[in-house]
Amino acid sequence: RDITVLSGGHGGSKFISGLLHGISTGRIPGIEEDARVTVIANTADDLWMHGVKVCPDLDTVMYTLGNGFDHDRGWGRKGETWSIKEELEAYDVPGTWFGLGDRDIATHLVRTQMIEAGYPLSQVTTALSERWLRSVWDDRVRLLPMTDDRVETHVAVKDADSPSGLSVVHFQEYWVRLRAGVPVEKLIFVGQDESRPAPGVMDALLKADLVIVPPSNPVVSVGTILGVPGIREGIIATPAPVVGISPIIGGHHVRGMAEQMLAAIGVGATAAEVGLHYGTRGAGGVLDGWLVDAADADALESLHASGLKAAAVPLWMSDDDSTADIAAAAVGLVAR
Ligand code: GDP
Ligand code: FO1
Ligand code: CA
Repeated sequence: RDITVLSGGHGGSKFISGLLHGISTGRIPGIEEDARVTVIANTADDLWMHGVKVCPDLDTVMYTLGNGFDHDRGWGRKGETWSIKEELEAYDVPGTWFGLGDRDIATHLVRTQMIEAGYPLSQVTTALSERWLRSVWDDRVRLLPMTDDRVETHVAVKDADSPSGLSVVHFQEYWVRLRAGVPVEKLIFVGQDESRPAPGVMDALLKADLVIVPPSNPVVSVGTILGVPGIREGIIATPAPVVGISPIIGGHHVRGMAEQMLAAIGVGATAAEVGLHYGTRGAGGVLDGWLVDAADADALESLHASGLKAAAVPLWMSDDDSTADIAAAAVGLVAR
């Protein structure tokens, strides 16, 4: 049994953590305890900062599954210290709005050295995963970037001081420096059209027994993965069932910025509209099944009418047990 998951950062990795917990404790009917999980992670949040390459979603998955994630902060390493950040602030250099912790920076230094030595991001990720994933999960989980190419989400925001009335900032600048507090005019996925799926990605889709779209951001996490030419086609073509879980509960995201991102592409922030936006396989979409929260049971009618298998169960990922139950419901929805 091979399961492939398309993941962003926090929502995706919480789901994968619960999925692995459910698999290894035998609580997911139909999935053997030795099932293997391949994670295809979003890299469009990535940025170069202070001369190092930072990959927030890859690192969030690695740290979460490797027990090194700071769950209270919601990003970065637990037990973090901030000496380097303080020193950078003392130099008054640009970019200190983005917090790089001392422990986290070691990851970026290793990654940057390898990239500058010519290794593609996928091989760098495998090397970093030795420490975080292999030590804990052996070969039961594998982490792949969606692409080895540089793809970056940029955000056009209103700016009265600019002649065009707009300015374009990196996604991290929108989210961290501007606190997602300015209206989004347009999202731009720089480099996406020229990007190719990283080695292993197409095989992971086409040879999977099950593909899962976890409750990650539909626009700037899953949307950017699907936008790498070939990946959407691979999901449409795979013989495996494809099931998704809604990140929207009761008309709101649980955390993050999905509401703003959905508004920017003209999709309503409801479980039904996000499911219909992903669409039904066979009708140009990517899903066979879509799981919504119990509070969104009124969405089932329109989802079923579109040809999706759909069910409503509690979707709060409060711990690994409750998340394993969500994974079991998702698997059950498309079991055949
Ligand atoms: P990011 O890259 O860190 O933003 O993480 P992802 O893209 O993987 O996931 C972000 C999404 O996770 C947000 O849209 C949240 O609404 C969703 N999310 C977070 N916690 C939960 C939860 O407990 N249940 C559900 N259904 N969605 C969640
Ligand atoms: N989020 C913040 O709100 N402030 C930060 O300073 C910050 C730094 C940071 C550094 C490394 C990293 O892996 C993630 C970091 N994040 C920070 C989280 C990140 O901005 C976003 O939550 C994700 O890119 C959205 O997935
Ligand atoms: Ca992300």
